[in-house]
Amino acid sequence: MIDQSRDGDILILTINNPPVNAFSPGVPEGLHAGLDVAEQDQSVSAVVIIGGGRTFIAGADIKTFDLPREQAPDLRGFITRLDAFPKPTVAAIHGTALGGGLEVALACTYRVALSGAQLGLPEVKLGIFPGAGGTQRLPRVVGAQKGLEMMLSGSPIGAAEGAQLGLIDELIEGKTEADLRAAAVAFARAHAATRPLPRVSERGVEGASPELFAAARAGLGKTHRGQMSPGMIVDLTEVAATRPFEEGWNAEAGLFLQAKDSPQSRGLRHIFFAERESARVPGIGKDTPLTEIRSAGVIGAGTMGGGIAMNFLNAGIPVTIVETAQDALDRGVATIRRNYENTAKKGRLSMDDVEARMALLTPTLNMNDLAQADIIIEAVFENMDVKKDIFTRLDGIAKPGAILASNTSTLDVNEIASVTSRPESVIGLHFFSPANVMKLLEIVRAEKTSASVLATSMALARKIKKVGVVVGVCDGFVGNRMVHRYGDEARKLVEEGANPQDVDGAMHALGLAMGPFEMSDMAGLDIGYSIRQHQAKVRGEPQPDGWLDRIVAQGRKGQKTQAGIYDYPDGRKPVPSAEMSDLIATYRSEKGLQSRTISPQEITERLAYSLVNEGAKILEEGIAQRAGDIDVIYIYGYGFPAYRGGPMQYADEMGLSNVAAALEKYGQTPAPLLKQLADEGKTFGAWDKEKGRG
Ligand code: T1G
Repeated sequence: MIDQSRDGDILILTINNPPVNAFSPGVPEGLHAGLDVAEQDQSVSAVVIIGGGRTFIAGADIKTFDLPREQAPDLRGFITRLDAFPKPTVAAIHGTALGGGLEVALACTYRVALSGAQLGLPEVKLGIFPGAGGTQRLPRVVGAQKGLEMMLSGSPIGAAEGAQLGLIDELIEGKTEADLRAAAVAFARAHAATRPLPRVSERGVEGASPELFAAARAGLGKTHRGQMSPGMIVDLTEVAATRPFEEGWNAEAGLFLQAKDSPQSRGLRHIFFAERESARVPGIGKDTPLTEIRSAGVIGAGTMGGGIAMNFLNAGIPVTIVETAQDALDRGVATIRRNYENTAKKGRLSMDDVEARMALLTPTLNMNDLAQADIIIEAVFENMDVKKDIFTRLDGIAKPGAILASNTSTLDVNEIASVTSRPESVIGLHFFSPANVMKLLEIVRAEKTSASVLATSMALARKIKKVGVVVGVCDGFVGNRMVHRYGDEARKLVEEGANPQDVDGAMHALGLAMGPFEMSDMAGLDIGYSIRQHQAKVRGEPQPDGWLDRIVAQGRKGQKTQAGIYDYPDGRKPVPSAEMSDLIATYRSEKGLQSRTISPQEITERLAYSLVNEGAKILEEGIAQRAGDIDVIYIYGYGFPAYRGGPMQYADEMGLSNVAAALEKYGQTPAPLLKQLADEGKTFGAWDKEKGRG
């Protein structure tokens, strides 16, 4: 774990705990042993601590958080010793120094780093806060404002910025760990004689003021609504600025367990690992052959097609984009350019980058121009006949081995594949709108999709910076199938007496940015209306006449018409509509519906548990591999609050027996798997682990 080596009078402690040198059991023991040697051996004048492999310490070992206290690595104990160590210590940083890793570095006398290194305290993303001195030391180095910014965002900074802030004492221009090691040894030797040793804990905090902390607290409602640990970060930073170091150090310890043992931290840690687990698919391994994606084709230059194309352009992959009419093609290309130029206006892209990306885009009206593409993604109208026609033509155009993907959001990918001579090359890649922004990608594995095509799609998801989750074929796959049930339940709640703003309000309280009706208005009510009309026609049923259908029939299509379920007098902010209340009341009386007052708890349970129950059915049918996969999908694609861990984790926290009882109370039948786990006193998390999937 910890290798000791000497370079003359300098003792080098190298941490070897792959893959990220987390502060796991064994690491503190080895480091203490190294400090023992340095303390006792008079020939040692200074100590360098460096990470072996690709990085410095990437933090405490998150996997040890639920260990009994006595078994968990004592990071605080090690840091206390390091802070008071009688000889100079130098943290030599490459890769990342995150969380406890940066806290170790802050307790060293000095810090040197390769210019490409990243430094940060991301604990807020795990529902906790820097609990080993970070809230007390970081502000003492970078000031109160920057300290708050780094700890509340959880985002790392580069070593160059760290050097400007005084967080890094010397920037090393080399590239390798060997360059870093040599420079760190030289730095240590040059500073070995310095006395007294500078200690971060003895500094003051610059730039603090009551106004700064008040503003920070006021901002949390917007940036971290409903979360607990951000407030603790502000409080502890204020202690750092106003009280002696020891008091703040002890205050951290007092609060840390409360944060770590909270449902919010369990939820965020669950999703941290679930996101990584979701990349594991049976039958797909490191030896599965991959197709190299050197060029892409996109069919359709509308909102989805354009957004999809941008993902490839951002990754430096040339795209040929096809439309059926010149004006549609021109509009699509212009939209892509405008999106990039808007990003450039925000300073997140240079105009050179804009031109470089646009140069990778080849617009055409001729589908034959896709003949050499390694992957072709169809993003045309959501109609099976249209898609079948496209894939029939693609089958005759695409080169052998090309991946043929559909961006369908609900249709049967097996049926689409059936019109080609190469079903093994057909897969669903369900992007979420706006496709160049939303991180989720549902990778729809059809019956005949080959392992190589699936593995290539998963690797492609990583390359275009998407969170790719493999799902099976059914109506709506995972996310849309769940959200359709959720929408049905929301509409029923209104029929029974709830008003739309109460339904949306309950979801706000749960932590969603938007409730089902705000979301419908933003997406456009006419989309659901057309799908319901089409499905009724296909099933030979009468045209639907729900209260929502009546709203659309009045031409109220949502935000885009400044009127939908809500009114939008300013074009964006939803305002309850008296006209809609009357329409709904008339609807209820015409249908003989008795309306009643419905509590926020009932609304929350019926909506949240409709997701959970559908998720349980999806697991039973094998459409999703894990409950954790469902959580990743619903957080990244549908805005479920990450600090709840996703709908399935939320159900685990509520207790599955309570969930099953509530479903029955509201007249719904718990899915067999949900009922079984409830009866056995188990959780979805345990089910994942038992299946070797968690
Ligand atoms: N603990 C345990 N395992 C970790 C880990 C960690 N801190 N970080 C990563 N892993 C595992 C991860 O699960 C995956 O495992 C493998 O390493 C590769 O990770 C007291 C309490 C460092 C930027 O929050 O941000 O310190 O899937 O796929 O894309 O104040 O990992 O291979 O089995 O993400 O190259 C604070 C979290 C902890 C950093 C590398 N630190 N990690 O990204 O690889 S709390 C963090 C990351 C703390 C103190 C507090 C990233 C990375 P597997 P990966 P990557």
